[in-house]
Amino acid sequence: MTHVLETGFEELNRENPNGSPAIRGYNIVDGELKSSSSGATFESRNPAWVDDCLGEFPLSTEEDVHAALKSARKAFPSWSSTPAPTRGQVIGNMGRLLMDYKEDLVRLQAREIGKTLKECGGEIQEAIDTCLFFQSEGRRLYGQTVNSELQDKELFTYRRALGVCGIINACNFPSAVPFWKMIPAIMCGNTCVWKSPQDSPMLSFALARIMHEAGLPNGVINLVHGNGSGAGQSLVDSADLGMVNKISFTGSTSVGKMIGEICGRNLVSASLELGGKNPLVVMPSADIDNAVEGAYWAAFGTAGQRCTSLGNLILHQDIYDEFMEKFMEMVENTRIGDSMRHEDVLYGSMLSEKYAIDFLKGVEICDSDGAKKMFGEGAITDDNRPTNFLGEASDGSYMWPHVYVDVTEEMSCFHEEIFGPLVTVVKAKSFDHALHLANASPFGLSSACYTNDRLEAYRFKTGIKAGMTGINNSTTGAEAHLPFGGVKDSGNGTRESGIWVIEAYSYWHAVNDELSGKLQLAQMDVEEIHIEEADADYSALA
Ligand code: UN1
Repeated sequence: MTHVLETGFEELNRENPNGSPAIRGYNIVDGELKSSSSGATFESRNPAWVDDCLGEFPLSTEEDVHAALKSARKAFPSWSSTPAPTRGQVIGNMGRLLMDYKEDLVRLQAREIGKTLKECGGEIQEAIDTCLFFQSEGRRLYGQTVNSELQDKELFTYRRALGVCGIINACNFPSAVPFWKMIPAIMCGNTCVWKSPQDSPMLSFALARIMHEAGLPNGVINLVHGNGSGAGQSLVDSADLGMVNKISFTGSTSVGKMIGEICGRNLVSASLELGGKNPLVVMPSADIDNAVEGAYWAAFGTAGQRCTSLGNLILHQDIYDEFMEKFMEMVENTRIGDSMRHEDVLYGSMLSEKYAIDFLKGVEICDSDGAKKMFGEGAITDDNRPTNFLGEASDGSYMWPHVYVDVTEEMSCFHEEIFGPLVTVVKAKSFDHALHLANASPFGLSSACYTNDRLEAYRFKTGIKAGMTGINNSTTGAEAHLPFGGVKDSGNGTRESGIWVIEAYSYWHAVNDELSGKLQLAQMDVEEIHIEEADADYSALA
């Protein structure tokens, strides 16, 4: 058995078109490199250049997941009793190592999921910010002293770790989101089994290695690769076997509901960050150019593959024509391509072939609903490409930007999350109508309103049912120290990031210390202070 830090990366004998190596990837269990117990593997491929293979990774089985859970359980007593400031130091080291490796990680991430280099830079920075924030939270993991109702008795609260946490994230934010989960988890003293996204195993492997390099003891974070229906399902089902104390999941609402059911019947804590159909309202008083820019970025940045991406663009009828003219000009000139080979592209390929297939189903929904297509032709091909597409379309999975107008709340495309570069545009008659439309989808993740009317901004903030709201800003771009999460079908109310996430990875332990040396009964032995009969006369003063 080889410890993860004993060797470098093992290169496979393959020729990639870009000259980059393909490697053999492993699970990391108790600090050791492991293959799948079945010997099965899967490949990670660059979605922007599918001939480029990043490596082969273990297709983990239930047995592999159980071994990882046992390793996390074994590491728990020692890690949870390590002083929280020391745990914070390890997390700080992770942040510093990420800074050292940032440039390489950015390129690796772009290569594995096709997101632009600029956005990958922002994302690795979000992982760094998370480490730096939680390094010092390790010095703050406060409890309280509480006054007792009895004499010579003290009350205290402590935050305690939950135990073993199962971590499942999506590949669209393959470094920031697992760090949002695992960094607070380990800061609180938990240990983790991380099921990496099937489309970003290489980056996950590199990140888990860096975590060990930062001084993380063996078994505190265990990495298993594989698919959702195999390793992911085994991790969730381990709740039925009493092997896990928490599942934290970012992904679709349907999978989240299934996970919530399994956790619920076992009373296992679940953090569920699910889909969104995020509305962005533009009112007549808004700075229209600013609103166009914000809506364009929210809809098409990351090729629309953020859970916070713009879904329904809700335009007040008075500015509809002016807005759409400016908006469409930007859409039609969108620069699309592989950012590793072309400069200044807004977005690159879809995250993987699977995301491309699902996205095209979403386009079909818009068509069959009868929404009017203003722009977009599905997949970009060598013969059918927008003006500013750069490179060879056949290299990867690239999509046109799509705009559908005349959308109404009766249509399914108004309600469905369509994960990709597509926006559905809805016309509103008034502010109240716009707010109604913004609340009319089943989701409640992010939201935005462009207005320069302070009362409208206030009414939007207080009337919208969403976990996050931007005023005169796009729907995306949450910062690492604000609570992230949604309401309605967007989640179960738990939050990630900032101090709020600590609630999701610890429980409150109330301790009372009776110093009197005798049994004092709460409520019954409490001294009562009586009120004298109220017989003073204030009438003369009135
Ligand atoms: C996600 O898409 O799951 O707020 C996370 C944002 C990013 C995170 C998105 N900072 O858009």
